[in-house]
Amino acid sequence: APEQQYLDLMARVFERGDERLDRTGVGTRSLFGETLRFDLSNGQVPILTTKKVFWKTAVKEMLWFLTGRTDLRSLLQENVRIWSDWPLAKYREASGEAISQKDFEDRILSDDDFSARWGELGPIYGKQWRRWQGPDGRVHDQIATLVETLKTNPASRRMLFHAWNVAELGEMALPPCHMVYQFFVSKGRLSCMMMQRSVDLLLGAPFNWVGTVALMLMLADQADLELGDFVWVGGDVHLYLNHFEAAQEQMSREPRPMPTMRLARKAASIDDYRIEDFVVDGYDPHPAIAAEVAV
Ligand code: UFP
Repeated sequence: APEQQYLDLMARVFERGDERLDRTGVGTRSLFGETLRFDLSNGQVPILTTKKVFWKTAVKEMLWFLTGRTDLRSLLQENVRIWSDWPLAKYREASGEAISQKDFEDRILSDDDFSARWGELGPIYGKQWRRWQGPDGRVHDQIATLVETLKTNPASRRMLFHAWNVAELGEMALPPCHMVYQFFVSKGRLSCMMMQRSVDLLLGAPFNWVGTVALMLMLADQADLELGDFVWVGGDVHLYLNHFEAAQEQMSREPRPMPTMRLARKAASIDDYRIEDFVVDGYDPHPAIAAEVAV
């Protein structure tokens, strides 16, 4: 089963990973430079079955990146709470207030001034993908360029977009993790290689894969292509020390057939997809596994 690659990688990190203190203070075991390959040509996609993955949340996050927005409010309006931790930590530190995540999010949603002051995540993915600003002031839409090249020159070796804008890293809530996506077209099939510099293997990777697959579906739809391979390259691939129990539980489970994901309709442009367009069939996962995100 394709999912076995993930469980094997988890076991390798657990058994052979270098144990170190990381930025968050939690500590990890880490391996470097791991590659997985998923063949999507039969419609099956890497939405893990050994735990329930909230795939709609991951697709909504990808759709939010594509809008170019970088404010927490527009994501909370879609009921996605995965980016709240970082601005919340910043607010708590600056104000000394022991505000709950729920109260913080409610304030971001209802209070314009508060949202403007504390809900801006900085020039993260959406900004760099859609509005990378050059030194001459010109704005570059990397996604539009990619779609155009996929349609007109699919043999190009320059079909990629990048989020690691060195000059703006300091203003980002979190420097990009899934930082570069490169594409390849062969025999009418679209393949994607995604390079993730830093990988929370329990919570991050399974989520990031769903987003990438959703993106591949949209791009393939726009360029009239079928899906090929999803190649994933992880830089620092780690298990947080407080995730070991959850990882053990997951590794003890038997993978089931992966589900399929498809689009219900063809959209007019890459900016025209909505969460309702994504259809997942045959998803019968083991129960969810709760774990803390390291901030
Ligand atoms: N992380 C992911 N995927 C993401 C994301 C974050 O795995 O999409 F935004 C994890 C990786 C790492 C932490 O554990 O978040 C980022 O910390 P750092 O910037 O120190 O690598």
